[in-house]
Amino acid sequence: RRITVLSGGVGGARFLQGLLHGLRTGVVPGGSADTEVTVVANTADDWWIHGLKVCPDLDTVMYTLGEGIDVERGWGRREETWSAKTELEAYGVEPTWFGLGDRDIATHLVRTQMLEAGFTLSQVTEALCRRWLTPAHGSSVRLLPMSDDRVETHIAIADPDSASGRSVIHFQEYWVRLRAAVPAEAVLVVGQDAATPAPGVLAAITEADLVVLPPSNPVVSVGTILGVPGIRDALRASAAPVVGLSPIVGDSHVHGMASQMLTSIGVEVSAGAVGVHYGARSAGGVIDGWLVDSRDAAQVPRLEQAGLRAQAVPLMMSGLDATAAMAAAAVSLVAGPA
Ligand code: GDP
Ligand code: FO1
Ligand code: CA
Repeated sequence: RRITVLSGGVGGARFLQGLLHGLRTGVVPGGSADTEVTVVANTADDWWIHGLKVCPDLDTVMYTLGEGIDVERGWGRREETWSAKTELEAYGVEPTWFGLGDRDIATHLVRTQMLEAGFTLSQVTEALCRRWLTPAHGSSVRLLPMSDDRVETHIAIADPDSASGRSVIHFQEYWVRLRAAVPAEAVLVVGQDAATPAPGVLAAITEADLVVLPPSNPVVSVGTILGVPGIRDALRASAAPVVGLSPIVGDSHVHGMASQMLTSIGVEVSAGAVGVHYGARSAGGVIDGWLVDSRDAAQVPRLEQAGLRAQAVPLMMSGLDATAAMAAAAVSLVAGPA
């Protein structure tokens, strides 16, 4: 069996940990330790900083599944040190609000050098994963960037000092420096329309037995993947059922800035609204089934009216078993005959 997951960073990575656990322990119906899992990760968070190419979502998935992640932060390396960051601050080099750990810098140096030598982001990712995603780490996972082309999420915010009344900043500045504390007037995904899916991405979607939209940010993680020309069509044409899990629980995100992002694109911040936003494949959308948390059971009727199979189950990724149960529920929701 082949399962393809379209993932952002922290939320997607945590879901993947539970999915792999569920496959290994037999909790996921029809799955086993031999099930091939392909992750298509968002690259629109990527950022050139201090001359290095930083790929937050690729690295969070890679470090998490390779057990190198700092679990409490959800990004960067565990047992990290910050000497280089401190030295940069001593030089007064901006931005000081974005921290690159010493161990993490090694990843960015390898990636930057390989990119400058002419390798693609896919080739870089494959090289880095030879260290992090070996079977020794118990995961038969392939990690693909959504595209090898440069795609970057920028956010327009109100700026009374500027002539237009707005200024556009990189998503990292909106999230890390501003903590999404001001409204996002627009989400601008630079390079989105000119991007092409990375090698293997379309095949991973059309040849899968199941495609999963994990509880990732629907706008700046999954949305930016769906926005790569060709990916939405591949999802709609795939013989595989497509199932999603809501990242919105009880009318808010569990952490991060999905509420602000959804509001920015005019989508109500509710588990049902996100499912309807993705849309039933039978109605021109990209999913067949949508899981909401137990406390959002009232959203199920509107989802069914939108042509979706829907179910309310516990959706808090409080541990491997809880997340494995979510993955099992997602498979069961769409695996059976229509
Ligand atoms: P990011 O790229 O690091 O922001 O990570 P993702 O986009 O993959 O996931 C972020 C989303 O995960 C946020 O919108 C959260 O609401 C969601 N999330 C985090 N923890 C949980 C959880 O336990 N359950 C659910 N349903 N969603 C979660
Ligand atoms: N998030 C922060 O809140 N503060 C940071 O200083 C920071 C640095 C950083 C460095 C490398 C990296 O891969 C991720 C980093 N992040 C940091 C997290 C990053 O902003 C988020 O993981 C995603 O971009 C949001 O999905
Ligand atoms: Ca992200």
